[in-house]
Amino acid sequence: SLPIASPLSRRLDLTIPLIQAPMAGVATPQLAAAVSRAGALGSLALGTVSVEQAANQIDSLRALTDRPFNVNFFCHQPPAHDPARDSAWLTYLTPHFQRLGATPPANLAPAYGTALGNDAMLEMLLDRRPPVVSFHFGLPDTRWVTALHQAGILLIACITTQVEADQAEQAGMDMLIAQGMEAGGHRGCFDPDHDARQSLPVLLGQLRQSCRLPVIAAGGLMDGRDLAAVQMLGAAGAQLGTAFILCPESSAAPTYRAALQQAQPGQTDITATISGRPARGLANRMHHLLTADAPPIAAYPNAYTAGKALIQAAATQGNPAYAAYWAGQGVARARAMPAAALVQCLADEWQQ
Ligand code: FMN
Repeated sequence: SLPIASPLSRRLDLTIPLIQAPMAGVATPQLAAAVSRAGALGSLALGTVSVEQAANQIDSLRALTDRPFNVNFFCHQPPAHDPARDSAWLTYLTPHFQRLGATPPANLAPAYGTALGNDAMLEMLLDRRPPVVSFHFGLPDTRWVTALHQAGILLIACITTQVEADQAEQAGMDMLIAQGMEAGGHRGCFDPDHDARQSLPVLLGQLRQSCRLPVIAAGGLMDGRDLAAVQMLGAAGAQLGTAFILCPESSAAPTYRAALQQAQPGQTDITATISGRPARGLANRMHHLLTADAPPIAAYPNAYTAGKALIQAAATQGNPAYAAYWAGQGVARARAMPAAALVQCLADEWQQ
């Protein structure tokens, strides 16, 4: 098929300016390799893994393809040490644990850190030199930007407002992911307590006036016509997450796949109760958890330690009522097909 030209496809020699979203728990080297081999940009989600696991994933991907790929990190501010807030949140969740016959964790140690200040991760990246590095929940340190740029790496940050876009541009990012509130998974807002929840067309409209960087659209995009539509709204490409979860190359569990395939339009919602940051998924008991007298949710990612324990306690009883089935508003249009076929299908539809 004809290459669809844009700054994204030109810079990385892609035949379609399409990024398979980095998805923690879902993206695999097999998925990213299939997407990159098909002419789009595959991504690894390395925000929750150790330096060694990150290096292993990059090496596995490189063994499968020599095409460009993206690796993604979380730049959240580490949570303030606040055991009182953590324990108040645990106390609030205790009746839910008890109903499942489980005991809540004793405390809320964060399950993973942030890329901010992670020198060992930076060293690994300078050694492995992935062609693209992208950031979620904020911006990397100046040191990262300088060093990664010197290594010839393209840098992309996810933003949800024009203010965040301005900050990303000033920090030296090369391109932006504009994430609309339709998007599945965690909102990329820099401050979890201030989520503007703007829709993708509204956000793209503002960025068209104010932003000089190429903008890649994300949120609720499922087919090639959606991609043509955001191109019309000024986007230099698109990043799709939910559309790729059902690919056989993803690591989504069978229960998660089944839930997505049965999902109705309008079934997703945003909640911060699962992890401490707003995220969109199939609405479940966690989305209806907060009563008027609820204490503040524990900070991200401490709250996730409690959320995951609750999900696990329910899952051992075959109870999906708490499961974190991340998905965007387009979920009912997700198609289960191999990643390469999906990329080809999106390219064909785009050019129709
Ligand atoms: N974005 C990231 O930058 N890093 C992640 O680790 C990440 N994990 C995600 C996991 C899942 C299961 C989903 C659905 C999304 C995730 N996202 C993550 C958000 C995506 O980058 C993207 O913004 C979103 O998928 C776009 O909306 P869509 O799912 O409607 O296509």
